[in-house]
Amino acid sequence: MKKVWIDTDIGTDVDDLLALIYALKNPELKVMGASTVIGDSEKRAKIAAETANLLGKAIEAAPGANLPMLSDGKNYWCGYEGDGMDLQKTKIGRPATACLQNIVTDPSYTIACIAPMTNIATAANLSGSLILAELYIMGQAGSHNFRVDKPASDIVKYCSTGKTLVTTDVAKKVYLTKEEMFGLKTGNAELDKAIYTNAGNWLKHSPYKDRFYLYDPLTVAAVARPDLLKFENISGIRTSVSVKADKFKEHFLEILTS
Ligand SMILES: [Ca+2]
Repeated sequence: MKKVWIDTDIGTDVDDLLALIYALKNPELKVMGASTVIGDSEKRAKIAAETANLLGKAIEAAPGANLPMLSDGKNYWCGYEGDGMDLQKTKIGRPATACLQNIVTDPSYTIACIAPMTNIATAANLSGSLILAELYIMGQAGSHNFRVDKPASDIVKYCSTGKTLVTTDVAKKVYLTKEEMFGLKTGNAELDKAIYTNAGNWLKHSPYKDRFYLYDPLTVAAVARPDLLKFENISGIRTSVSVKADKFKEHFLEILTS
């Protein structure tokens, strides 16, 4: 089992929630915790913790940076995050910096970074070390996670030793239709409600009205099932170039509904 830490902006785009559920349910992954970033990171941490609670698991949900290192003045908090979940009694963990300082320098960890890289870059700076954990990063130069915090993505680019990019271009090959999303059954009615509420809210914000791209689930799946993607070394970085879209979707739905 791979020891995985997830760095996420869960709550806005529904794909982070699906990625966390996928990770928690995947028998090949041991989710050690999740750190949250951008916007109300404490609320995001509560969403992550409650997701694990609903699956009968406990993870350290660590709130991280609320703002990028260099703010572009835009607001990446929609306000609906956490709707459809009861978070009143949900407990969260230590601050992300306290957890990640050790994790980024631990080569036994794999970090799936499915959000702007502020937390990872901050932890790398505080640790005074190179990032020795294996990194799986959602996105590519110019995509959301890189654009929102460019200084952080530069730090991660130059300070990390082993990293894999799951590019937005490749992730755009995998999506759920509206019918598939609102027909998902995880085996837990409370979790299903959280998914449908998050998906419904995201649909109002997303430019795509007929589908939900699975950017973040594909990134986490790349950790457990790298055979579902093809990678090439591009400018020294292991980079996704294609995905077996049908096989991935079958695998993803099998885990999610297991
Ligand atoms: Ca995300």
